[in-house]
Amino acid sequence: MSFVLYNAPQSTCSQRVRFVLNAKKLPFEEVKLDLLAGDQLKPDYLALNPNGVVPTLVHDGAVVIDSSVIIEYLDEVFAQEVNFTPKAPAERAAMRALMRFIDEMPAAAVRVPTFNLAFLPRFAAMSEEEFVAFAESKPLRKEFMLKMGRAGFPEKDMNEALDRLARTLERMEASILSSGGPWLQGARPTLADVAVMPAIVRMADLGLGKMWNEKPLIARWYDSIRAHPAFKPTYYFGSLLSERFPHLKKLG
Ligand SMILES: N[C@@H](CCC(=O)N[C@@H](CS)C(=O)NCC(=O)O)C(=O)O
Repeated sequence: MSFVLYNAPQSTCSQRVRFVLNAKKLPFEEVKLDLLAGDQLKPDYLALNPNGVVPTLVHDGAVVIDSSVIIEYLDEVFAQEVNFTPKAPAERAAMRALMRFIDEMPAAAVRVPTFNLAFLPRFAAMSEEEFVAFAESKPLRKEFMLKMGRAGFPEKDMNEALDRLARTLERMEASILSSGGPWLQGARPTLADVAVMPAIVRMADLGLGKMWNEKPLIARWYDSIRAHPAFKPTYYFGSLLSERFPHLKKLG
């Protein structure tokens, strides 16, 4: 049995997959792509993942793409003692509904402050032609990049993204409260917790942890995920933006 994970240390989507592989103690070969250099847009990689994004998992020759799909795949194929999918169909449905919400809301919203605060200097250093060519070569993120431009997203977009992150925290609180916590769906972590983890860790890394100062349920959730045995091997050095980009501005 072999796993090859094409990913990037600081990529939030990749962190979900590393967490599940580590939690299940499945050894994997890690291929690290430099996303700012455009490794994800090279023909060999596009043949594996036509979206031109990480992560991609190759399991015994089978190519699986999209982080939410990959973590469901791993939990289905390796349904051993460490499992993140509830047994009851209604609970599974609730987990998948949370995962869709997470992909649409925080996973997308957190890219706006991430790009503005950490990645912009790299793009600002390119000529306009270079930047447009780079943006246009992206199968999935072309419009996102062109909208951002070399000057970054305007304040209105930043505020909208922060509002979507605030509403995510409210949804998490409601879920923890109704399930009894400490996880989103009760006493055990599910794939919904894994799916939202990187957005919350990224918020803390960007100086947004103050958004849950008055939210003890979120603070306890954050402590619980950091105490999980799979957390440390997932967030090896270089996985946080603040470790990779010393210039990182924070929203303090
Ligand atoms: N829905 C996809 C999204 C993947 C995605 O956006 N990956 C980002 C890193 S977290 C990426 O590869 N970005 C490269 C780019 O924008 O060119 C998933 O969850 O796998």
